[in-house]
Amino acid sequence: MTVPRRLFFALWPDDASRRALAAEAERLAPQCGGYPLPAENMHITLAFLGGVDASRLEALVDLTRAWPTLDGEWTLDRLGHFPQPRIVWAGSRTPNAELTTLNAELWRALGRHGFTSPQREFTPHVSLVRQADHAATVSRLSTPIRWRFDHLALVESQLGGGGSHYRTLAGGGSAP
Ligand code: 2AM
Repeated sequence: MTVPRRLFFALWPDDASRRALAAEAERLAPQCGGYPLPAENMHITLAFLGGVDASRLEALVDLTRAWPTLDGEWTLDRLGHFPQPRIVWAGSRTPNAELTTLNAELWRALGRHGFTSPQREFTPHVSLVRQADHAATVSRLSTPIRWRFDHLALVESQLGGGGSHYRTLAGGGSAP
């Protein structure tokens, strides 16, 4: 039996945006009681698949490679807190139609491969601080961060002692 691969679809901001997000995370961590995530980990998850048998990987790689190039933009200007799983995150005050559509289209395509979309509503976010006991004292990012996205990435998450390590299996943009 093969070990399941922990997979998800994501968008990776460009280098400058990731650095700006990491700086926010550093600034926020002391007041939120958690630890900041590094620049290379800054991303938005579009669809989390969890543990996937390796036999299904090829179909997911094909789906990613066949996905049309994107031409989207997202402005991050708001801070939020998920008390469980204790994350302080960056998102936007106004819904982003492109991201919502992309999330829905992706799950429709994944449904044709036997994956089931989660029940809960999609809240686009970039996790900044983990193990955060408190929300940030402000609800806005110090400076809005605008970034353009062009490529979907199929990513594998490997959990290790030093936190999550991400590896792009297909697609990309600025993904590691
Ligand atoms: P998070 O940053 O909000 O924790 C790899 O673990 C990526 O998948 C992370 O972006 C993480 O989101 C997301 N993720 C992990 N578990 C998830 C779940 N059960 N549902 C949705 N997304 C999840």
